[in-house]
Amino acid sequence: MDKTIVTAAITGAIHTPSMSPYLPLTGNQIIEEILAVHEAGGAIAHVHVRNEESGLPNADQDIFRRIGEEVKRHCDIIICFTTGGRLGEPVENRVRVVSTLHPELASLNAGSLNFALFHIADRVNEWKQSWEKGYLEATEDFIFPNTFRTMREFLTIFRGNNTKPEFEIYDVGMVNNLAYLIKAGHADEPVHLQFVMGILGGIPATCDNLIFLLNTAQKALGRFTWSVCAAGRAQFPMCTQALLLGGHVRVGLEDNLYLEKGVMAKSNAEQVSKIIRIIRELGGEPAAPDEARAILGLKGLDKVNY
Ligand code: KMH
Ligand code: ZN
Repeated sequence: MDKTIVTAAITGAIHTPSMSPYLPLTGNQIIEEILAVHEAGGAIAHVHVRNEESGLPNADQDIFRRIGEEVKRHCDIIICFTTGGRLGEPVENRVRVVSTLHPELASLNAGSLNFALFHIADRVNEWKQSWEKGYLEATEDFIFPNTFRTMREFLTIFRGNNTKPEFEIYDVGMVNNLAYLIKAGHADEPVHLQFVMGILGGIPATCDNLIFLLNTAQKALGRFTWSVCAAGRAQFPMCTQALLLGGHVRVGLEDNLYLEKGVMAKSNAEQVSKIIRIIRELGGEPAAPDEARAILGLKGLDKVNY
């Protein structure tokens, strides 16, 4: 049995500063969180960046680079940079991190969806920043654009930089999109999938649905590796089901701000430690970064441009 790759999605572009005092916002906070995740046994950090004053998610190339360089100076964790970025970021800005930093791994969203966050705005009583409410509410009418053209163009850039895509699959039709991209010669096998469950606009986070996604992928794709993440309180139950089915897992404050019911996670590392306890209870072992590189077939940290 392969070891389990634990990813931590450090800050994302879903949660806003008013939702948790523990959400990392600045480059330095993100770096500290990544180093603590590595210390706790995580193999991959999935990284978004934000405006350092306001916490608004953005695609600031200088912060991406600073994070890459500083983390690399201290440890060998794999960084999976986002090309999803902030809701509403132009697609050409989203992919720039791949052309400039040539990372080992980066996210590639496998289809378009009405990525809805407006319903979580109701839970906030007091807003810290002026952009937050409007950012969330606008998603009632927002399609996160990942057309076939965008995916093909992103894949050309990924291939040119030897960056492995982590395909974000929000619903079952996106497995079909990916099957097309492989057949058309745009995506290289084996592919790596991240099933992202429980986003409003995407597939609900249920046990049946994970089996459905997996069965569909097994029928439609060739060789692949896969991981699961889920929004909110579904995070640990769905990750545990992924472990039972032989998959890899992603935790982190991008997806869930809690450690357990009513208890906020004070860091990404706390969630990493919890999922590693579950992995070990089930007889598994977390993969070290180099073991994760071997499982995913990554080019290596010596070949990135940061
Ligand atoms: N920011 C969301 C719209 C990714 O990192 O590629 C999507 C997202 C996926 O977070
Ligand atoms: Zn992300």
